[in-house]
Amino acid sequence: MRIYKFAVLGTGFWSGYQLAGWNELNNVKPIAFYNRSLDKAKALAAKHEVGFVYDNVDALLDQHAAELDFVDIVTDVNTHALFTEKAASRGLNVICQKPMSPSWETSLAMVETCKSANVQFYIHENFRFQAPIRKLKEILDYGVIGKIFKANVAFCSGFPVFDNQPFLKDLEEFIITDIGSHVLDISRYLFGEAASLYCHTARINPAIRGEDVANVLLRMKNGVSCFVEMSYATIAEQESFPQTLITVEGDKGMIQLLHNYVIKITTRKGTVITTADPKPYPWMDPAYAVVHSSIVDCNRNILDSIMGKKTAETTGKDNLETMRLVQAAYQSARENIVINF
Ligand code: 89Y
Repeated sequence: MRIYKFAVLGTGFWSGYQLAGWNELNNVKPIAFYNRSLDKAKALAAKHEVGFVYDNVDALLDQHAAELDFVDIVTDVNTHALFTEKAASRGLNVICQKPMSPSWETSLAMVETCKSANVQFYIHENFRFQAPIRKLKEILDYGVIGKIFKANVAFCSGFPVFDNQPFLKDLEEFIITDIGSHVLDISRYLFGEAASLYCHTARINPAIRGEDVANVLLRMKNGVSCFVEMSYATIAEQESFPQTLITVEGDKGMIQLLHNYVIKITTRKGTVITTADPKPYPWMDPAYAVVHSSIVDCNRNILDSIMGKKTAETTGKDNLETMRLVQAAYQSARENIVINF
């Protein structure tokens, strides 16, 4: 069996889970880690029996490019473009965490860079791989609720998100890049591409720099009106982090994805209830269960593509459409205008 070798660039909070996700697949192996502070890279390397650690990306790539199949970029968003360019110029396939980059132009350039270098470029966009979202899509495709005319996709939480990821506090653009990149991607996955968008934002938490509330109204090309709401300022009776709750209405009924992966399908005949729990893994943090579980499915989808088995869902090219919505949402909120695509 061929073993696909990779390097991880960035060994912060998320990388441990990303690596645990890779460990669930039996034909991949990390061989080198980069982190700007070497201590963190060393600690993770010891855990995963990785022999090479660097605090210089070029040194890692120069030393190991010949044996690597891909790099997995898990650094903060500002280094994504630079590291993508460095890996692509050495002929390496690139996997990069969401959001792809802070601007539309940079995202476009990243896709172009990889295309010209003739390497594969993927975004690790995992929310669409969550078990309840997959199940919801399956039910929708089955046609039980008929022709869809409206939807609500909601990620509204009061989870202390800055405790584990303090850098999010300093982002000038926060929730639409951090969560919008996920929930707008889910909306595309479920309902196709958007024709227009209108957005309101607000900052409720005075201790952060960016917006922590955003309401985005999308008109999809197929006519569906899709309201995407996100908030980290929500004080709810039942905290839902990190679940996306969804209601879809069609001319024959309604499907609701509710707390704890409960799915209710209502037609004129009544309501049927089912569940779609994420597959549990021992390394998952229970507070992030549905997200951590989906890392494995997202990685598998990308690896299948690297192996030439099938096309990945979350290629850089596909994710450009999600980035287009993220940037359009900021522009719409800033200028108070509807953006037509
Ligand atoms: O960074 C975010 C993500 O991708 O999923 C949840 C999160 O960790 C905090 O918003």
